[in-house]
Amino acid sequence: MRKISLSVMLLGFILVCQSLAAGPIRLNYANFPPASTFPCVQMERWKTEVQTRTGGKVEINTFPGGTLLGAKNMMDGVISGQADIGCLCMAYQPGRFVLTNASGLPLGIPDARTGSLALWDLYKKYSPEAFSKVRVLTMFTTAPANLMSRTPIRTLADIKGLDLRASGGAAEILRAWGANQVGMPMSATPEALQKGVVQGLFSSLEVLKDLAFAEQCKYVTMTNTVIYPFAVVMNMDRWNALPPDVQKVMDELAPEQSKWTGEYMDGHVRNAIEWSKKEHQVEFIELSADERKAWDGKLSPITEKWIEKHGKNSDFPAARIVEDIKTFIKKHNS
Ligand code: 3IO
Repeated sequence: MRKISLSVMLLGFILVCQSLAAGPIRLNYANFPPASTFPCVQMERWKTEVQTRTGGKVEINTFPGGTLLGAKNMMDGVISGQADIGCLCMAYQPGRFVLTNASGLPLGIPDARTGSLALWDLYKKYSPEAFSKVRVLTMFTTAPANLMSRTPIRTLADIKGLDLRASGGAAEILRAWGANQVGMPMSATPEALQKGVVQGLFSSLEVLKDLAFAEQCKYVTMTNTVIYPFAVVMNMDRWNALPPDVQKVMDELAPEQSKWTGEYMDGHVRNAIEWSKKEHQVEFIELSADERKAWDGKLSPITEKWIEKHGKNSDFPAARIVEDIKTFIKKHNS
């Protein structure tokens, strides 16, 4: 009897030593834009929360600025295990994430908080095939996009033929307004603006400050039309190898992180607007009522066309997806 309990104790001692020697579980988290931007701010917040809530069992190493994976190979890089975790903008691969990119239709998402929670609901309801090879850790959206430009845009005549940058659903909208839409990720935009490849961009306004676009774009036209949807994904094998208590922490954090990021974005957009006015004398243009009508009119066929195009596939309930997004927006709009 004594012999058995001694050997059990010895075994326990060895196991404890082994787990201490192995140290914490280390995970690499890749991100494509610079550390100052909101996708990286939310990444650092998630890292801190996970490390705290797991009591140091997990250690996250973050790689902002495309140092581990870039904007366009984020999904495939996580699937293949080049990074354990990656943050991606779904608008950069519109054909790959058709269902979740429906949140980038002009459906009247009023702010990033509402957009983020509606996108998370959409993901949970449909579990789209596009994410079957990864574990989704959270989703969120930007605040609605506005025009930032070197020259003032007050009318549809002003935007016609102008070289402006956007991606995905937002790109579609620029085309509808008659701009010469140029597609590229946000991470490529500072250089394109600097070199004059584009005269402006269409995105959420916190980049006026975070990427210093207010230094070059002295005009902002308020359109508040569409958001850009994001996902944070984890390599499936790495996920499956995590202990259940760590998985639980990450699962519980998913909707919280969505809401946190939306709220951070909304607050930071307000800061960036004030900062741009004060520090860089940026002019904020409101469209006249007549112009607004004309601009909105150009967008009205977009959602119908999307439903028509994707509804042809009989196992893709395009019309219901749009209705669901509208319902989720109403549910979260406070
Ligand atoms: C974005 C992407 C990276 C860093 C900051 C950002 N603010 C808004 C976006 C949305 C987006 O992906 C884009 O390309 O406009």
